[in-house]
Amino acid sequence: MAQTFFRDTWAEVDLSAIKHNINELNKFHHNSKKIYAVVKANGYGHGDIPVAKAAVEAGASVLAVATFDEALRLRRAFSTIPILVFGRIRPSDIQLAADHQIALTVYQSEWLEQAKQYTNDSVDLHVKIDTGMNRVGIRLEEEAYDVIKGIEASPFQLTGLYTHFATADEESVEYFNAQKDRFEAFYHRIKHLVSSEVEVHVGNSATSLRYKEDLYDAVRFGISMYGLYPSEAVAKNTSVNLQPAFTLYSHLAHVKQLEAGESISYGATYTAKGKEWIGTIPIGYGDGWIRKLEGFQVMIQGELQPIVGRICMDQMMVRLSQPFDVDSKVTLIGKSGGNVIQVEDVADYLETINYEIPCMINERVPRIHT
Ligand code: PMH
Repeated sequence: MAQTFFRDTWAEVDLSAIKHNINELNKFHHNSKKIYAVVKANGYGHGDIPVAKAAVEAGASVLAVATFDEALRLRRAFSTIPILVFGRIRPSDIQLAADHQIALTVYQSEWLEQAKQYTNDSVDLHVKIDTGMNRVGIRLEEEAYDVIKGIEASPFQLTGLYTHFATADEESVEYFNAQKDRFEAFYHRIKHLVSSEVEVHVGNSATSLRYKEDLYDAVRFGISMYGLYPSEAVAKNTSVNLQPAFTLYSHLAHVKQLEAGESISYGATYTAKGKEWIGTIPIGYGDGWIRKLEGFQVMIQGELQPIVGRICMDQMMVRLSQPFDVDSKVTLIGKSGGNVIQVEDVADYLETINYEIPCMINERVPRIHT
């Protein structure tokens, strides 16, 4: 393949890991659940189109995204696969959804009434029920009744019904069970309005890795499709074996020796205590490798090298364990010589969740799909 970028910093995404994770989920559920591949936010930072392609090849039946723009972008790449938007689109844009056969989420009768003014064509709609996430969704049965009746009296089709769990990744199951029971009761009471064709989906990764029961027809598989466990509690409570897809690499751009007392980078916050080998790596906060990562480590030939001094926009410095050659490969996330830096290590250092790490590495860092 022709080289399409000229930068010595890149993320590598293992598409066979994506397929492996879908296969593992299918094995766990004995192929009883449809899989919605959640590829919003550029496939959680992994590259939406290549990930979607791998997911579809592995058997995913729907692509799910947060925004209408994400859906339209996917539709240009995939002419027939069902696409679902989780977020609200402007009612005045509904004709575009009809034209491109993009399924939408609905949770307000007002939205439905407005949308009807803008098209006479059919659009697939999934009704979202709020059972405790309190983000978007219908909270009362009467509202659900109104929305479903409103769909019946429109050119649109009701094709899905769903809810989203707020705490499925936590050790405690109390809040999760309350949401699950609320949905069950809600569904039971509106079931007579809903055809058996309607797909019901409640599970995210955490739910689908932990439970086999009460998942209805389909699973919305996000973080774990990328090989990451939603939390330690889930990793501990599942038999599903995941393979991480995301790795991040660079090369040493410069190597030099500092004398005791010489300082590094903006603010001169780090000063060499003796003779120290210092390497410069072409990644910085302009790539999403944020300044808070000062003090974290990278690997060269399996050896850990601490990040010293302030991280700049495009470059950062590390204290080298030996005078490595310029151009030596640097592993920021992934395996190197029997050692590994996991997405979770970066997340722990930043006191955040693994979801945020591949998302924060921005589009300036090319993604190579293998
Ligand atoms: N369904 C909905 C409606 C979602 O918003 C998400 C992820 C998923 C399924 C997939 O969840 P998973 O990645 O845990 O499998 N949404 C988000 C979010 O809004 N912030 O982080 C993940």
